[in-house]
Amino acid sequence: MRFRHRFLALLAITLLVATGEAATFDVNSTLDERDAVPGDGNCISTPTGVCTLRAAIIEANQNIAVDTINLPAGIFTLTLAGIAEDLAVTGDLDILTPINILGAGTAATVVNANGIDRVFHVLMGDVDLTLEDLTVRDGSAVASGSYLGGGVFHQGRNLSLVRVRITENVANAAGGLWVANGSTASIEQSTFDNNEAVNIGYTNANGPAIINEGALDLSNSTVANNTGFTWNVANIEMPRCSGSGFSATNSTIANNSGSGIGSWNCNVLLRHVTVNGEGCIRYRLAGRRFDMYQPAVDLMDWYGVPVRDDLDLECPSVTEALG
Ligand SMILES: [Ca+2]
Ligand SMILES: [Ca+2]
Repeated sequence: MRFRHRFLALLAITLLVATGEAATFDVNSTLDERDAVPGDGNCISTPTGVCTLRAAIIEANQNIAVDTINLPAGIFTLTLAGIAEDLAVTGDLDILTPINILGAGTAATVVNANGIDRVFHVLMGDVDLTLEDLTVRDGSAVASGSYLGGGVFHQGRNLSLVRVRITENVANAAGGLWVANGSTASIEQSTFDNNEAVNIGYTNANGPAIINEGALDLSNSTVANNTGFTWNVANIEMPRCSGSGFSATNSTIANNSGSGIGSWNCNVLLRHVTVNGEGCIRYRLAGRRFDMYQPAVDLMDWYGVPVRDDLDLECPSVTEALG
């Protein structure tokens, strides 16, 4: 009888993994500990035996369905050091299958890498990550072999940020967020602030807030007070793009050091977007490049490609520059 119960339990676990049934994990500790038995369907850490964020991610990574991790109020500080590892065992939190991580409020729930590595790494493949109602902070990607995306390094399929603050992260390239070529990112009601791009070795700093090489959509969001190296470092830098390129709606890109937006042959579509502060927009189209970095520029009601600026000629539009 006992054997039969065990057999049925084992069968249930096997079916859960095999069918990819979605699971929900409720984190109940701010400790940074690994899952004791990955794949058993339970979020139980070692050695303490609680459900940590890292344990929940390791367990969710075993399941191809869209698992949900509920993260309560608290500061979840990463302490297991070790960069350039991709199974969420040390350093950054590696996402290998679709996962939703839901916080208890942008200010209430903080995931803090404490400078040991970046915070989140979404691996290549059919991998989606949704973050809602939380803060991502103090990530660091400044090593020669790991220098992209201080807050979030997104190489997966789709990244969704809703009511997320990305702050105080640092990288050589993409202080806040890297979106890889072929990947997409959707950012709503979120803030990127006080992120930084720094020089390391021979590589120049780039993209204090965001580097997008894929398709990026920003709505009702703010990118402000991020710091780079020189004016020709854009806070949203696009060396290339895939898919729809870059679009922004009802958003502000302000008070950053360097340009607001830098686009290298990338579609740019802005609606009700303000770009001001030190930087404006650098835009290159068909082999011609224009640098615009006049102060106090407002771009509003701006549709299509290339740039139109109907309201404020302090920022010369690319259309005018082409003529
Ligand atoms: Ca487990
Ligand atoms: Ca990693």
